Amino acid sequence: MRILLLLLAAAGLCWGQYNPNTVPKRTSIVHLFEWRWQDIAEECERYLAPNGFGGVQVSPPNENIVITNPNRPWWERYQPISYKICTRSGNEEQFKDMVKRCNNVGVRIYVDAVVNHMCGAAGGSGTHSTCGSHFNAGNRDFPAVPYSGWDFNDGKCHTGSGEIERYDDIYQVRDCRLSGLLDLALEKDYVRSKVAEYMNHLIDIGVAGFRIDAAKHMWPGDIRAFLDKLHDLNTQWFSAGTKPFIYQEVIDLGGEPIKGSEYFGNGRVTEFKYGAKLGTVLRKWNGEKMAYLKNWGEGWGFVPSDRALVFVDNHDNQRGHGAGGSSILTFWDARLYKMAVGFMLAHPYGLTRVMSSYRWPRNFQNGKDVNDWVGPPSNSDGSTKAVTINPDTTCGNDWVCEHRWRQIRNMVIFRNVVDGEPFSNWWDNGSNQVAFGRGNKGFIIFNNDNWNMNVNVQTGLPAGTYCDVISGQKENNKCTGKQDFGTLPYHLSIKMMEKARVI
Ligand code: AAO
Repeated sequence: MRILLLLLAAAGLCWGQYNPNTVPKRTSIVHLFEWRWQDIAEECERYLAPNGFGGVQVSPPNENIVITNPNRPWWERYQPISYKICTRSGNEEQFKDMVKRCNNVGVRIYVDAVVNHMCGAAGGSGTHSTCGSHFNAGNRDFPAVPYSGWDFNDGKCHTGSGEIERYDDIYQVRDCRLSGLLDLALEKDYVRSKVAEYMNHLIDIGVAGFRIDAAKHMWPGDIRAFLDKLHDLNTQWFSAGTKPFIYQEVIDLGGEPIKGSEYFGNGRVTEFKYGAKLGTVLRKWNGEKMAYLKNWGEGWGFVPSDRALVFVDNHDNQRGHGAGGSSILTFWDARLYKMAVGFMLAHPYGLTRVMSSYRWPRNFQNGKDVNDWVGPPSNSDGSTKAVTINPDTTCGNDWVCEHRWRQIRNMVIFRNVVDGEPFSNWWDNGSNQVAFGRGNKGFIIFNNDNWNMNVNVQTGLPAGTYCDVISGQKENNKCTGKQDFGTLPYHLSIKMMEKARVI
């Protein structure tokens, strides 16, 4: 009896889905923020699969409100109107085609699931939604789901405004409105069932997992309740009994009562301290230096590595939304950004997500970017522009495609090559020159001091010729970039086994 109970307890603890369900030796995912489904399908085939990317986080695929003031902001997609697959990224047919084509080349799709809320309370009524479904925010009426007044937390929230007014009250954070967004009553089985129905629809199409948006604003047990209703993944691409990968957006920078660890039972959590701290170190703020990265990871107070989803920046904090503050590095700070992403991909901690953005006309007024709302590159009719590819492999139409930057792409491959190898042979100069290896498979050196390096370091690599995959890569049995790094004047340089380059 005791054994049985213990087994049951162990099984109970095991629901959490920490495994991204990627194919072996594909260890990173990329967020193709606001991309159209047809562009993602092509990117899977022409770029992501050949370069060893494990999967793609896509923008919310469900019908959302259409906002015209400001004109079609990116954040309208975080205001659901229904669970029809119908957005500026494409329709259901295009979504299915993307999932199929990406899975067929071993690239997984993760859906950003916005299930904490519907549109803003002040969203009005009508059919200004991406699929034309009628709704009335004032009456809490979303007939295309359907949800009605009973399905929202209006009665449960105890703040005068109905809004989250303070983050030190866990009841407000879970039961009141985040930024005016109508808060779903996830304690109701009906609401849980509707959410699960939406997610199951996507699972049946072939997605591999979900980012749970605003997870901090839902009770962990309510999330668990809808996760318990989910199907196993589609056996066309996954082995029988495979559960969806779950990573929950919980912003826990310390200082608030809600902790990321409360959500471990459901899956991984986003570790926001990671990008905030790494940005602080590389910017050399607060007396930080790279030498202190020796015990990066749990040693810095982060959640356990196997519970963490990590990233240098995300779609919110690259433009001042969400949390992380001004230390966050983005493509706008290209040199430091490459160093940060390079460090993330070389270091064994966490499951790594690479950001892929679009350019927008930044305009700082009194320290705030007044254009932080600007949506994806679009045509005059509001449709999203295609991701075009230039002859030099960069992207056109204002898509930044950080994942195609040589240094980032090559480090994604590096991470696959060194997968499972220990963090080893750390060296630092007490300042901002550091180096470390991954067993006998790869080695990386960073120089964020403003003087050259001139040291001999123990790499742990067998004798041989190595290509520096930051300045180039191995092609036709030759290094297109540097081949040796003893005294390189580079700010960032890397060494990995020649043979390991072939994946
Ligand atoms: C838009 C308009 C609003 C309008 C609303 C309804 O901007 O003015 O009221 O529509 O009409 C996105 C946009 C929002 C947008 C929304 C809906 O970012 O601007 O609202 O779509 O269209 C919190 C949540 C976190 C959330 C983040 C933005 O906890 O879940 O805010 N992220 C997700 C998505 C995001 C999306 C939503 C959720 C909603 O990634 O794209 O919003 O679906 C503290 C808390 C954090 C909190 C932040 C910001 O952070 O800890 O939990 O994030 O505040 O409110 C220091 C602290 C740090 C603190 C931070 C900021 O760094 O250490 O803890 O300061 O104070």
